[in-house]
Amino acid sequence: MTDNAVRVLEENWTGHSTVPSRALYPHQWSWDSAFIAIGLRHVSIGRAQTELESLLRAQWPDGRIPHIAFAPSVPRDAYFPGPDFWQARLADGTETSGIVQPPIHALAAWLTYQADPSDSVGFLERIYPRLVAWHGYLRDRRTFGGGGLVAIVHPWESGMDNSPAWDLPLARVSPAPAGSFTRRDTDHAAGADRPTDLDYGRYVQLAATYRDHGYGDRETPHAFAVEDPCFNALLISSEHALAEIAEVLGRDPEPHRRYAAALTEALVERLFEDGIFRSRDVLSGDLIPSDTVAGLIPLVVPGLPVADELLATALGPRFRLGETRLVPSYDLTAPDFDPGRYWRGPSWFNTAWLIHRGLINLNQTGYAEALRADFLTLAESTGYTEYLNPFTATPHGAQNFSWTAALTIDLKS
Ligand code: 9WN
Repeated sequence: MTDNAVRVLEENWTGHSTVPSRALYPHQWSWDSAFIAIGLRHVSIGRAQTELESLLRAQWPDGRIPHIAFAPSVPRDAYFPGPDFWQARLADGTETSGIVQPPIHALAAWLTYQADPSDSVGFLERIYPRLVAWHGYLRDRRTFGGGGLVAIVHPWESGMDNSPAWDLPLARVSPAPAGSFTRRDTDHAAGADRPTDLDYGRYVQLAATYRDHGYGDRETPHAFAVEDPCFNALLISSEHALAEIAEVLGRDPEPHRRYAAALTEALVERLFEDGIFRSRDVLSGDLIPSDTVAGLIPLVVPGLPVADELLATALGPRFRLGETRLVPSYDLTAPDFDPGRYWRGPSWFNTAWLIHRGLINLNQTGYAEALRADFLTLAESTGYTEYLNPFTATPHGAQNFSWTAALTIDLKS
């Protein structure tokens, strides 16, 4: 099984990074590269380091890590929105998008170091200041809500593009006119598995507005600003990782621990409701009453005070952990649950990996082992699919998907 997973990563390797999927996503994506490094560290420590460092070469002077670093060798219109849409170019000519993705990079760097400490101190020295700058961007430019949590300004920034939690805040966005752009995703995946045209029009409009304001977080009149529990939980885990990295490098870990503690307090105070974490719409000030897998991801936060209640929710009727395949992306009891459409019901391997990590942290070895076994069976039987139906295990989206393969290698190691 692991050999097949290694082959997927080899086929998707470009020489300095790994594309999520040759057909659907032919560039480097931010949180994908972090998940990929977590698997690659067991195959080649050098490749894992290169994966993360190549992404960090696309970091902006303001500290943000863009969600896509475009490959110059790929046709400019292979993916939409491509480099001509984003119009973001670094001094060395690297072309990127202008939005971000969940900050799991410091955790990936720490796990990479742990796989081979003797060969990774120099790597940590090189990337620590960049990771600090990345978190600094989020802390200084993205805490619009006033409670200390970081806000995303585009659904793509969540990594869970068409999550039902975005329906309410997105409703206030007028879509870019149909015909003003051409989707490329539906050339490679079934339309019923992907976001609707209406949602896509809204994504394009939000991104164009941000671009037209120079990607300035204060300058842009944001029509979408949301505190997402997954994004903030990964920032907390990554701050804990930065504390560990700082210790190895002989620096002061305490500022990282203090920030992680403050964020954890804010996360529970601002987003925990009805046994789960919900997203807060910063513009209306309201919590969004759609329960998605993002609300379970805080299980990865060390020392989470509400972990027992959150685990009960994962096991209860909304997600039925252990009774469905992996973990569904959306509340099974919601009337608009859709088992095949992207982030509106299907199960994903990266979220299952995160919840597995949370279960291990909580010493829930029985549930963790069952989830791990399900993960490994499904990864192989579905051809390392992007996502799957949580009842029938029917594969959806891309095949030979890199983070599915990488996280398989990690859970096998
Ligand atoms: C937009 C690459 C990315 C993942 C996201 C996933 C999907 C892109 C898209 O693919 O998003 O960034 O075109 O749909 O939702 O989590 O990082 O694999």
